[in-house]
Amino acid sequence: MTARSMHETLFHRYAENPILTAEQWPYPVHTVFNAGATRLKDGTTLLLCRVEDRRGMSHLCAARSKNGHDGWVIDEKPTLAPDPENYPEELWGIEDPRITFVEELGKYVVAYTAFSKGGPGVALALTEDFRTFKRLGLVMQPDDKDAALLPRRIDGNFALIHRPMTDSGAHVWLSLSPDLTNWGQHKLILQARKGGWWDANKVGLSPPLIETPRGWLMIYHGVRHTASGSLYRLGLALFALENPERCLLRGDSWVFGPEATYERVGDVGNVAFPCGYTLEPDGDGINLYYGAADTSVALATGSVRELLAWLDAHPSAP
Ligand code: BMA
Repeated sequence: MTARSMHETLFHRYAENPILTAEQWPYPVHTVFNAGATRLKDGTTLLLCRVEDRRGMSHLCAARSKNGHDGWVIDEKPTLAPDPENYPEELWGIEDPRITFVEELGKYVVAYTAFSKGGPGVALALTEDFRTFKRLGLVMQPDDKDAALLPRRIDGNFALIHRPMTDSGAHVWLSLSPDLTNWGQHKLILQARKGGWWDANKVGLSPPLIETPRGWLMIYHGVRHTASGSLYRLGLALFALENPERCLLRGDSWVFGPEATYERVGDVGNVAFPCGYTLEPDGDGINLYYGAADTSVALATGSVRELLAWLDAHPSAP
């Protein structure tokens, strides 16, 4: 297999893509994209979709499916709607949820973007059933987004990956907390490259980190600014299991990017933006759920083993 054909076959688009569109919604909406994902205890796949209404504001709505491909049952009304009266940081909507099940809490922690006058910030909410939620409020002030919690404590602390904007560009950071509310020990863990690279100037976490025996596998997005807009593509990096601030490997090129028409054309064309994945019971098969062109939800499948092998074959200085 040549390097190029290997790169092209790492993720396979589901033939019936997109799997969720606004037309399927039980109430009027504009677009449905950037869904968080998890597999519930009974095997059901739950997607917590970002839904944009016709005012331009987003809320979150759950869709459930037995096989994670089709037969979606969508909540009749918003599952988690902005609550600006009690949480002013949600004035202009809530976006891009990433879901982590935390065994210690027996709960799912949803990290989402809360959008308001100060810009986008990172908020957390806890749930057991995706029907009722307990908000923890804003944990990272604007301008910050692309956040997900690790599923277990590292050296006694919870760990949150997030992407603050800085004068030097948009890079991925890791912060620690003893209680999910007080955060500190901030560390830069993945830097946007410079110059002509596909991931120059702006990177961010895409779905939550994937725990593998070799380390935490990160699927991240790199944003390339062009004369006709931005290109959102995906790359891979690996971080040490007990010291996730340490990058072990980083791929040199992107592994997935907008190619299909539903990724190329939409409200924001040329965007493939995953916020969640599920793993098959073998621990290797990965179902990557991604927003396509900020318009619909699509699915691509792959193998964690193959992603790691590709990283070994295409290393770049971390
Ligand atoms: C990013 C996020 C995503 C969105 C993407 C492309 O900054 O806001 O929600 O999918 O831009 O518009």
